Amino acid sequence: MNYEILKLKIEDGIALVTISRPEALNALNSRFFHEMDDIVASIASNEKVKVMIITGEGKAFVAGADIAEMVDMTPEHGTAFSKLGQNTFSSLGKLEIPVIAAINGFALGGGLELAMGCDFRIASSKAKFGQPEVNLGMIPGYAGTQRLPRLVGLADALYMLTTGEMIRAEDALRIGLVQKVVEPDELMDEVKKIAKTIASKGPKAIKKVKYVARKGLLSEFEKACDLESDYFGSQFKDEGEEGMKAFLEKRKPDW
Ligand code: CO8
Repeated sequence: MNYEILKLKIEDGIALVTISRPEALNALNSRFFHEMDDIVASIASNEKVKVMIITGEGKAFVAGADIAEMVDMTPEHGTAFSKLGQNTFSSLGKLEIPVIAAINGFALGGGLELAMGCDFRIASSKAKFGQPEVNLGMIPGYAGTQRLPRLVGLADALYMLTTGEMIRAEDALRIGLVQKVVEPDELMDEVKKIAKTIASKGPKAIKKVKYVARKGLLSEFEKACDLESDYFGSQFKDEGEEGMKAFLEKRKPDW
């Protein structure tokens, strides 16, 4: 597929996806979703890729869904467009490898929903976060009403969802919306460093830990613990044997 909005660079097992529509602050249109679906499918079938990073070009990560494209939608079209985005963002959670959002600037509306679809978020100190849909007489449509309360708790989520207010990176860190805040010019180095750390671990362990954590959150606790035990056990014959031997022999594991 020929990408018009996304740029994909794969290096040392790390796939860097840059949303590049800076003239519209990387607003998400239908084309974006087709391209992202294509990239996710290609990464899912590429065993060499260990971690995926998503970032934005210019002063925004993503300033929301494309309002110019949404303005004339019918309710039916709106529901369909919402489903399209929900599916794309859910596919990030379903990818076996971790997906990191490197939030360089505005992460608003659909942009924050995209960031929340990633496994965790590292932000520039200049980044701003918000669900401003109510300012437009709308509500989030890419699972923001669901992921935000699950990530930060109901009160902080409803504060953001009902005021439409933009919050600063330090407040996003305080409520647990992002995991780390760094200086703007250090963002990509820091995120790549984190990605490299993850890529150096047992690849099956990384995939299993993501799967069990995500799946378990949607299951009953006891069942989730059973799932953990099964996956824990399976690692003994996979990478655990080598990892534990390497520790005892004071050497680096060879996965
Ligand atoms: N959609 C389309 N174009 C946008 C968007 C957007 N979300 N955000 C910015 N742009 C465009 C502007 O129109 C402007 O274009 P132009 O130069 O042609 O006038 C260009 O980007 C630059 O923007 P600004 O001049 O406004 O830049 P500022 O630095 O002054 O302001 C802001 C930056 C504060 C981020 C401002 O652009 C803004 O408020 N943007 C809109 C933010 C917003 O409301 N986002 C939520 C959108 S709704 C949404 O995401 C719902 C998701 C679920 C959808 C479900 C499907 C049905």
